[in-house]
Amino acid sequence: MPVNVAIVGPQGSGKTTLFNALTAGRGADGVGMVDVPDERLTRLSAAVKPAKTTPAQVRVEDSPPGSRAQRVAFARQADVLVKVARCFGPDPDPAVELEEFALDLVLADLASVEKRIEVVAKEARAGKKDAVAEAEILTAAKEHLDAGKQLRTLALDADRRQTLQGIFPVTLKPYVYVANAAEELLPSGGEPAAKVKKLAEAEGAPVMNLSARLEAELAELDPSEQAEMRAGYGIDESGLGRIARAVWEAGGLITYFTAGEPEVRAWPCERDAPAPVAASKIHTDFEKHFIRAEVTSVDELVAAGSMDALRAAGKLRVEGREYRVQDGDVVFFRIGR
Ligand SMILES: Nc1nc2c(ncn2[C@@H]2O[C@H](COP(=O)(O)OP(=O)(O)O)[C@@H](O)[C@H]2O)c(=O)[nH]1
Ligand SMILES: [Mg+2]
Repeated sequence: MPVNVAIVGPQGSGKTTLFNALTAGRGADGVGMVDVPDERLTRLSAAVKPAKTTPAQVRVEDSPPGSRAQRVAFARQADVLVKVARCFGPDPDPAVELEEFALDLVLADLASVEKRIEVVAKEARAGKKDAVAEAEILTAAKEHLDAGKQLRTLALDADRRQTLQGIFPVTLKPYVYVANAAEELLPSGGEPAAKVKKLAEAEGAPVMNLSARLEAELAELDPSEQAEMRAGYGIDESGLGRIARAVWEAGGLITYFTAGEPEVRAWPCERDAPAPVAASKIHTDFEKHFIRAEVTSVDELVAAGSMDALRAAGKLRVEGREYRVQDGDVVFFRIGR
């Protein structure tokens, strides 16, 4: 399953330009599938020489123009939001624009919470189990939203968070900030980008500076020309690579790999997923029929050349159902039937 990323933010901040940069102009109707660059996959592929190499993918979607309700509905369906702020052009005021945008999301969640409070109050009167506990969580959420604050900044344990997920809150969604900076201010992005950084740090969200317009131009060049031009701007990695890493971090994702002769592949997976859940990314049946995981690292596999060579040398770690698959693990799942 690809990771769903929605590009959101104020009007005119460069969302469509960034969408075109990330999809290298190949998106259609505001949707594009993008391969996530990963040097570990490149090294694995060079060592194993598989018939096919498959990177992790993100499905990127550009914010459609429309009403506030439409913009919020659009943000709601994503796994991770990329919030773009205008740090170029006349009088950029990105922090204010971002706060206004966040307030739209807060108001949408407030409406959902209020609706749910009414339903739960009726359920409580009818004596429904858990209704009182839910009402209490909703009331805390309402107070927080009433103060103009996003639900992400409300302290919630896992159970309470799960309860709140029932209203599909958009302000509980992970996000990253992109300070869309003027080319001439790269790589720092100058004063406007500093304001975005301050906001991001206060909220504990990842943030990066780039120029969407420059990235869109770069996406049309071949890799060596890209690298040369990037270096001229003091940028060492593509905007796509940086955004993907930030999305993984914000979304609590890791990447594990499978490496056989038919295919070497990168798999996105939630952090701390038990091995059978990680296996279910490959095939849903794998969760039920999981027997064990045989695990190594990218470096060990690159040195040995194949999973079989490591297995023959007794160098594959054998892990059970309780094992939490780690970022960078190379895994072979033993599956029963
Ligand atoms: N100078 C500069 N202009 C940009 C950049 N990104 C977008 N723009 C311009 O800003 C305007 C709005 O961009 P657009 O992507 O349509 O914004 P959207 O409304 O957020 O989708 C367009 O005229 C773009 O060419 C950038 O990185 N630098
Ligand atoms: Mg647009």
